Amino acid sequence: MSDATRRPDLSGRTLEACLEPAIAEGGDKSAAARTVLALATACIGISDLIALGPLAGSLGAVTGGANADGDEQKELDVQANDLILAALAGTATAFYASEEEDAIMTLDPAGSIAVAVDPLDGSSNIDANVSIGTIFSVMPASPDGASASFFRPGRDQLAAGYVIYGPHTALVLTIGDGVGLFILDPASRQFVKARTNLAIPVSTREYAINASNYRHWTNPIRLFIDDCIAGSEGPRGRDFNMRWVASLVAETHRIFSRGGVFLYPADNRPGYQSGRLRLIYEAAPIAFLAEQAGGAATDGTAPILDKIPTTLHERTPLIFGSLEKVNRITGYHVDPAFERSVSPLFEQRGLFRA
Ligand code: FBP
Repeated sequence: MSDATRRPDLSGRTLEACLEPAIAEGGDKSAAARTVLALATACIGISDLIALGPLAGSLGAVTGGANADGDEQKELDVQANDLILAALAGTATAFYASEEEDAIMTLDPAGSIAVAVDPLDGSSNIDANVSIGTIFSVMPASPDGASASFFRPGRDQLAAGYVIYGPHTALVLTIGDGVGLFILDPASRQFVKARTNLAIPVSTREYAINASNYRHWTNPIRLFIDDCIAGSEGPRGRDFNMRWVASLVAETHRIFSRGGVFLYPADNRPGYQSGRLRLIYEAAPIAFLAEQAGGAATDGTAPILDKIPTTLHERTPLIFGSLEKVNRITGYHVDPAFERSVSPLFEQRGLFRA
């Protein structure tokens, strides 16, 4: 294949071209679309850094600092945050919230947009050269100020997406009318549309969970996983497959590609009573994408997009992916019959559960 035939056709397919109609609409939609373009530019810079790996320095090294939740900050966490902040200068971003910042920052007080990001998700994978990502959420700025801009249901999001830095760099984006997939073309340094209307398959035989936490889980989660593991010999009567990358964007991308369900539930470890993932800049944008792709996202009982955060770095249990499976897991949480079926002695499934 010659270089000429390998070049993607960019006409009308760049991110910029695809966002033109939204930009032309004016108002919040336009400001959100422009903000997405700025975020995409920052992510190209982050992608460059990640592609260099150790040649860019010790990206996976602990800086000695910690974010607001006490998580160790890695060099790449800090650099990714700086690149995003730099790219947002000159946009209509009034307020900026980041996993790497203790408090909400005011960028342009006259701006109409609020941006929340996890600049570098899955940072335990940096040195292992496993896919990592950036997650972002774009809200209208509230006239009531910084906190009110973020302490609201995720349903208010104008746009949400993630960039995955893997064998190729991809952007998965919604501006509220379906989900599009854009691939970074290294030659033109542009995100180019590869697919529109991404849809998560409704049912699945694949689940993702960190099973090393089994003993800490609540009964509904244990029962669901027990049923999956029992496979064709259990009540479900079919076999399941498990994956765990420990990188939310990587799991999300797989679920968008072929279906599946992701679970990071609450558990009994200190600090994990609300799970691990953050509501504002991790769960809410992923939930918006999931719903837009025909999937679902819940904390076990409530849709993630209906939850109203009360603190910036609030955590939430997160279960999302194929609709049928998410609904089934919700059933394990809300049906008292499941609780009654657990033997208090052995904490195992009782004999009489349907
Ligand atoms: P970071 O934002 O600190 O990277 O944490 C989020 C995350 O890495 C997710 O990407 C992933 O799903 C989860 O934590 C893995 O957690 P664990 O190591 O407990 O399995």
